[in-house]
Amino acid sequence: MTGSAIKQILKGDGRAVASLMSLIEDGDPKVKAVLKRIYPHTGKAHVIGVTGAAGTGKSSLIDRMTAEYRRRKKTVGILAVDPSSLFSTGAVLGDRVRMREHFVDDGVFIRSFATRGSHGGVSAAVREAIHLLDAAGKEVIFVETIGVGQDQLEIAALAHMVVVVLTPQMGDEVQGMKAGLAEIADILVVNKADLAGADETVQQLEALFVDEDFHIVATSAIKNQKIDLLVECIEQHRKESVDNGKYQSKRLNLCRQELLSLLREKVFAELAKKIADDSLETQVKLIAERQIDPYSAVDKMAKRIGI
Ligand SMILES: Nc1nc2c(ncn2[C@@H]2O[C@H](COP(=O)(O)OP(=O)(O)OP(=O)(O)O)[C@@H](O)[C@H]2O)c(=O)[nH]1
Ligand SMILES: [Mg+2]
Repeated sequence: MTGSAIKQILKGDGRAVASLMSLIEDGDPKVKAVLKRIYPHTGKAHVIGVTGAAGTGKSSLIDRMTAEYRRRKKTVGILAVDPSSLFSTGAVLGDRVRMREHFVDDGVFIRSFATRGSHGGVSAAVREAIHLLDAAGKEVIFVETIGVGQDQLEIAALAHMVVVVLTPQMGDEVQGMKAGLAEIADILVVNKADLAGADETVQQLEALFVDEDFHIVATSAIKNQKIDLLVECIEQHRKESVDNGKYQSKRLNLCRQELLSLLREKVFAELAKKIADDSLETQVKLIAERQIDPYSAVDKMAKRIGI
């Protein structure tokens, strides 16, 4: 990537951003050299994870919140991370259709992010994409992920804050989600509040989290109701966490997680170079035949390469 392409990225040029985004999706080894050059221009964006079960209205909410942030003169980046991209090439076409009006707005960059990840996996690729949007001057970055159990935890390691989207239809299910929600959510949204049962769901959540300082907001993306309140909650949460120091420790934590993950990737790549494929396969066979256990095999291999 040329110096002028990098300048274009830093100016927020949509085409330059899109072409680096494609390289990131492909796990192209050229990406790191570009990231090194744009990294000094990052660190300004507010990264908001939006997660929840399939079909809860995450994309619709992001669409509405984007409109609200644009009214507030903020630029917005949107990454819809498609976990099914691990198994297929399908981009989330529906998201593109729903968010159509933002496609013609220079202040918004939208991408259905379909990646198998670089060596560091999907999280590493999403981090790279976030840095790119940040360097391109996007002030608010939404990262949409479909939360399924453990996957939800990953978003907390990528975003400054996490909005979890629930619906009134989930009813008693929320009870069983208590521990998971408490761990990752900063704001709970009961979307589809135009449907029956929203008030009950909010009350249920308030009772469940009586000891937590969650913001709980009931919205209707489809009717565009309480979206301004949700954005206000996000901004308030951000302000509070800046004031009480949590924002700074979160920032440190995100940098720590990224550094450790890159280090792991690097060390593993070095190890893989030193451990010949055939010796790996020999150990695999021995383990399968129960001639050695995997723990001793690792000790033996590590010793052979001097660690
Ligand atoms: N009644 C009602 N329907 C909604 C609301 N928000 C979204 N929907 C509908 O719910 C369906 C799913 O909306 P999406 O925004 O695609 O939900 P999502 O969570 O992004 O879905 P996935 O990305 O597939 O997990 C669509 O048919 C929306 O029209 C709402 O506030 N009320
Ligand atoms: Mg979606």
